Parts: sequence; C-alpha cells; structure tokens
Amino acid sequence: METKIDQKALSKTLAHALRHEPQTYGLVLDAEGWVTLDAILGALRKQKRAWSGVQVSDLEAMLAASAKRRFEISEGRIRAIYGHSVEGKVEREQQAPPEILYHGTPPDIAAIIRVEGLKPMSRQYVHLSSDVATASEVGRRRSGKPVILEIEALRAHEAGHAFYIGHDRVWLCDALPPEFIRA
Ligand code: HQG
Repeated sequence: METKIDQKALSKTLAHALRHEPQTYGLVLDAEGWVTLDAILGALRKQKRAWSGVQVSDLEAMLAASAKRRFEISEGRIRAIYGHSVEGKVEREQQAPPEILYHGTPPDIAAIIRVEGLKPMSRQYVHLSSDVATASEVGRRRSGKPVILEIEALRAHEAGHAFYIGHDRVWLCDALPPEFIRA
C-alpha cells in the first residue's frame, strides 16, 4: 500500500539533518555538505512509521513541489544548498556577486545591522537575496514590515570580502561591515 508522504514534514526533517544536526540521524556530511541518498533514506525510514518506505522518488517529488530550492540531488547524493549551522564550515566556491544584493530583516534588527554590519548569527554564513521580492519574503518570516537593506556586494567583493552562490536567488557571505550596507 502506498503511503502519502507529508512533504512539509519531510523538508523540515531534511533541513534539520542536512543543515543543523546530522549526527542526530547518524549522518556525517562530507566537506561540501553531501550525504549519500542511501544514508539519508536509511535515516528517514527510521524516523517515522509513515516514512518506512520512503524512496528517492519521494525526495524528488518534494524538491519539485517546493517553491524554495533548499536541497539538491546529484550523483546519488543530497545536500542542503544553504542555511547550515553545523560545526565545520561547508566548503564553497567563491564567486563574484552581482553589483547589489538584498537582505530583508525586521526594522529593529536593520538598525543594529547599519551600525554593526551583517553577522551570520547562528548560521555559517550571512544570507543575501538577489532580488527585492526574495529579500522581502525572507524578512516577512520575522516582521510584517521588513526593511530591505541594499548591500554593495560587488564593491565588497572587490575590497576582499568573499561571496558564495547558493542558488540563483540566494547568496552567502561572511560577516560584512556596515560601509557596504545602504538604504
Ligand atoms: C539578523 C530561510 C543582529 C539577520 C530564509 C536575520 C533565508 C543580525 C537573523 C535563510 C545581525 C539571522 C536565511 C547583527 C544579521 N545583529 N542581528 N549584526 N546581522 N542579523 O534565519 O537571512 O526557509 O539565520 O537580519 O528564507 O533571515 O530556512 O537568516 O534576521 O533564505 O529555507 O540575524 O533561511 O530559508 O536569521 O534567513 P537567519 P535569514 P529556509
């Protein structure tokens, strides 16, 4: 009998396992954050009875149905694209960013960021968005009226700050001083 998989619950558990606490699931991420599909399926099948028959096709269906690209599957492996808090920084390739990136955040936090700069807080990297709509969506998780900060990403990159691409709408960087933040 086929069991219907709750895709939201599956996505949340995957994010927990692949971004934050792989050890809780008996998983070890490689240097770039990958685990094998066999390992993740084995871990998920032990989590809940409803997932005892979870297949790669269920993971693929969840990825295809999600509005946000949080995970990627390649060559029999899966990883979280961004959002990590695990110890040991996931290795990423530096890339030149677009001229401007955006960061959506509540007004009181924006005021702090204008003074202190952007910090990764509980994650490995600061998360930036490539467009205002995405930044606004990120900011709305915490505030009805988020402030959208404009980040002079290319100028910061040229001044020696590293940037990394997550996917087309999500960029990552290390802590960034306020001189590159405007608006
Ligand atoms: C703030 C979600 C005080 C920052 C989203 C943010 C995104 C500071 C919070 C992704 C600060 C960190 C990441 C400073 C930054 N002082 N607060 N100096 N610098 N902050 O969740 O960017 O749905 O770690 O403004 O959509 O909100 O999980 O980062 O408010 O793509 O896939 O510290 O997570 O994606 O919060 O979101 P987060 P974020 P998922």
